[in-house]
Amino acid sequence: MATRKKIIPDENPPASEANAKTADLLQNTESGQGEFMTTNHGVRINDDQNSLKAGERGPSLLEDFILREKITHFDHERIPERVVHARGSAAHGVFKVYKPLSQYTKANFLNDTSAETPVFVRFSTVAGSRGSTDMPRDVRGFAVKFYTQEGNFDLVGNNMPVFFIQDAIKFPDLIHAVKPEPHNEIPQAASAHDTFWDFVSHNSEATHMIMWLMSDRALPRSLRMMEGFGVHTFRLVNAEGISSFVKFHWKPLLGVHSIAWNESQNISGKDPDFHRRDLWEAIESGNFPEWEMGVQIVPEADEHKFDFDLLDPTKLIPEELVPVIRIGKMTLNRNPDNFFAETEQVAFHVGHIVPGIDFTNDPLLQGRIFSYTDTQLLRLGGPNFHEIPINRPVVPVHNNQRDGLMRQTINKDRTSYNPNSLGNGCPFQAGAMKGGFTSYQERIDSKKIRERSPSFFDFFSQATLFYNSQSEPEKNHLTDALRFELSMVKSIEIRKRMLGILTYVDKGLAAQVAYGLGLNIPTDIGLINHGIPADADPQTYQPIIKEGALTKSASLSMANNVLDSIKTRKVAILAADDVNKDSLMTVKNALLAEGAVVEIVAPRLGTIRSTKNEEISVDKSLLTTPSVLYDAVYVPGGTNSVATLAADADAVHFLNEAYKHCKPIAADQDAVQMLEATYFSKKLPENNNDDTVIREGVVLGNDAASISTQFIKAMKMHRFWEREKPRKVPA
Ligand code: HDD
Repeated sequence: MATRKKIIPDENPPASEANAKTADLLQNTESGQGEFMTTNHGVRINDDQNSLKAGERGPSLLEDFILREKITHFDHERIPERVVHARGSAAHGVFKVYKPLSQYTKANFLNDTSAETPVFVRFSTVAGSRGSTDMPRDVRGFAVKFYTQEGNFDLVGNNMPVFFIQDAIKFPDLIHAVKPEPHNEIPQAASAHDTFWDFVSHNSEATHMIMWLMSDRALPRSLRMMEGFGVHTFRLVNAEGISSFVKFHWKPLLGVHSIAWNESQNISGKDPDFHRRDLWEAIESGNFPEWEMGVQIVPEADEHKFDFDLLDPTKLIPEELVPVIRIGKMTLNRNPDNFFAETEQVAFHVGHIVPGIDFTNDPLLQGRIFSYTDTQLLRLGGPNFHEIPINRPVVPVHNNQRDGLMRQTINKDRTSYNPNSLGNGCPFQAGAMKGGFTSYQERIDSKKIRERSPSFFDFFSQATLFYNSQSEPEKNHLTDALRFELSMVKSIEIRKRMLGILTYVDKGLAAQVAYGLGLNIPTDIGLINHGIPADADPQTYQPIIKEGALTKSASLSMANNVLDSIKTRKVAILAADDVNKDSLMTVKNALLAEGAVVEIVAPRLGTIRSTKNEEISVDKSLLTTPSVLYDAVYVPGGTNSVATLAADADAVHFLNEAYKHCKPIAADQDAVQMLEATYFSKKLPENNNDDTVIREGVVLGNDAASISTQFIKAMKMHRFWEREKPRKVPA
């Protein structure tokens, strides 16, 4: 990262330099580095650590404007947090399109392959407060601000491609239900409580999204390893005014990976900033996160060719029906300089679009267009939030808007109205020919109604498609998640209603969840389930699979995702005094060569000795760093090192826990004593007599080079979920 220029002002700069110096200082007043401290009005402060008092032990004086200014500013340092997505982390970057997309859109940033469009991306959780953990089971916000040459385009999406509700008018109900309950403000950042499931159990259009929320998608390993989706169907419009429907995607180049629920809960205690830290450290170390932007394009003529409505935000377009075309790449390459000024004050708006992109009549999207300006007015204190540096477009702003709280622009002209002659008619309206935004001329001829289209009334087919597309471990996790959440719900009636809904997704799933709750599937649910016959009995109901409909979609399962890299994965090497340095370094160097991050974890900080009496620096001690903060563990040999670790309860727990969370584990053959100290050693499948043995992700061998090869192979698989059920570790 570029380091800031420090300015140490001379006491008496030569007159010739004074002006330049003053200009320099003015430019750097934001940095606060290397300058004399001043009041907010530029008066140099002599002492800001002692208030002005009447005598050494006397009372403070009201005239102490320095004290009062400092405290007053502090008293006003908080603004209302976002009503949703309050907890977030962000980064700067660039977007480049691969090939001109002129066939579909006239948007300049999607056509000019030489342009590097700056972006600012904010990731977030939804339900928790600003200070809550990064690791709840939750949807993740994925909001991208493109500072294009035609103005700002905000793609305000999530890491899941569908949403809970079909109409924005329900949004306050959804959020009131999921937020901590109003009487006691419990629970923080968790959907596992009565009001959320009460709402969901009465709102079966949420069922598809619930499948995503209960899946491992809600537990990303890293913000850098999750997909993003624009969710709604938008429009692209080309220079001839021809429109196509589009769904936007972000595909992470590191693949899509998740962690275990138990692990996630532990991380919340050990490092609640886990995702924020991971993003920050990756960027600081030059491992810039990358996503490819994908589009699914549907010609206008094909609007009604699907067995769902394109305007329904609870539906996705399976990639088997419309492939995702990768059209460009986004790289995040710079951390914010100041969290509040940038990450907190950035204002996204689904209504910020540029010529070549337009809305559809998705009723969720339409309501959002109203909501985002409104919320910024409250949160950022007035109508000039677009002048805050992080929100400013890179192109000049000219219009007749004036005044308002915190106005920054000093307009020098006399006219602030249109039409005018005193200002020579400026600013002119561009008109369509000069790049002015024109709305797509969609024909509308209908009655005003407060109803939903019957084409929105299939709430279960895609929930079933999602469930059927999951691998066995993913299905198990989903079942466990539902059992967990519904066990936290106190009302039996709500639990029963949910079992009824799950029956319409998959009877086996409903039965497994029912078993975990100690309930039978009820017969008298009385649900309002559009698309399900009113008298359907959940016990005998079979999901409706429409003729010719897909039964599985590969892209919905993370098990089918990229598994070819260990770049930026964190590996702990457990070691103590008298460790075999040759093995340690061979494996460490092999991991580093593949781009992994390696840390030596020992019983204490400082250095440890090798068997040849060399010193090795320790990165972390077992006291502060648990296995949940790593992707894999390696234990090198060395008789004393292994004996020390085998006798250390924290080290043994480290391995047990890594095994429980299905992580790759490697050890030298002469470190086997350490493995034998674990709970799982007796549970490993039979040795297959290979030179280097890999059993469900546990690598054991005599030769550090082949251990490295096998360990890296195992790490590319990410997790060995199949060991989870039969060989569960109690920890
Ligand atoms: Fe929203 C913030 C994403 C529906 C109203 N939303 C917000 C953020 C994201 C989303 C990522 C955080 C932006 C940031 O980092 O600052 N929201 C979505 C998606 C939705 C969605 C993908 C459905 C497809 N949202 C939605 C509806 C409404 C809102 C239906 C209201 C009618 N959302 C808001 C908001 C927020 C917000 C209250 C809170 C803070 C903010 O806008 O700036 O206006």
